[in-house]
Amino acid sequence: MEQHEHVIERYERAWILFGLAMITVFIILIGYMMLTMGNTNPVSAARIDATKVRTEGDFANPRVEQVGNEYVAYVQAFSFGYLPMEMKFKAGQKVTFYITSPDVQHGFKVENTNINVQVIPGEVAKVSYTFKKPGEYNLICNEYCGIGHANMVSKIVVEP
Ligand SMILES: [Cu+2]
Repeated sequence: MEQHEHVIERYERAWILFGLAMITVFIILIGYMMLTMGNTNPVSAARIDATKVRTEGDFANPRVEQVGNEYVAYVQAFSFGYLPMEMKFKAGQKVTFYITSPDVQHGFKVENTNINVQVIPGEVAKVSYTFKKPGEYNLICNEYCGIGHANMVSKIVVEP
């Protein structure tokens, strides 16, 4: 038996180096995917007074607007649903969602896409996406928001 010469055992050292190498690979891969696969990281676009969301400004009139070849959607995520009730887009055209909440935090998760936004009262979240496949997409709240949370769902329709 060797004495306690090595603070880090040889095998443990190899394991740590292997782990760090894998993490480096993941970080490079994440960077590559962000640059090439359409970055859908939501960003905080603005601050807003949550008590005035329902009465003032763009979110008091939740809607989908067509701007040239793109869409802009102003969405309220509230307890327990989404406004506008109906969101329709054309496949292949970029959609920019602006989302906020008049009450508590909500999720804005569109199934079969990587749109997955935390909606925080007082903030406007912004995320862009281009739906490629026509069809109906389920929109679900994946942040616990109270007793109606499990029923907080909606649909997005993408036309060909
Ligand atoms: Cu919710």
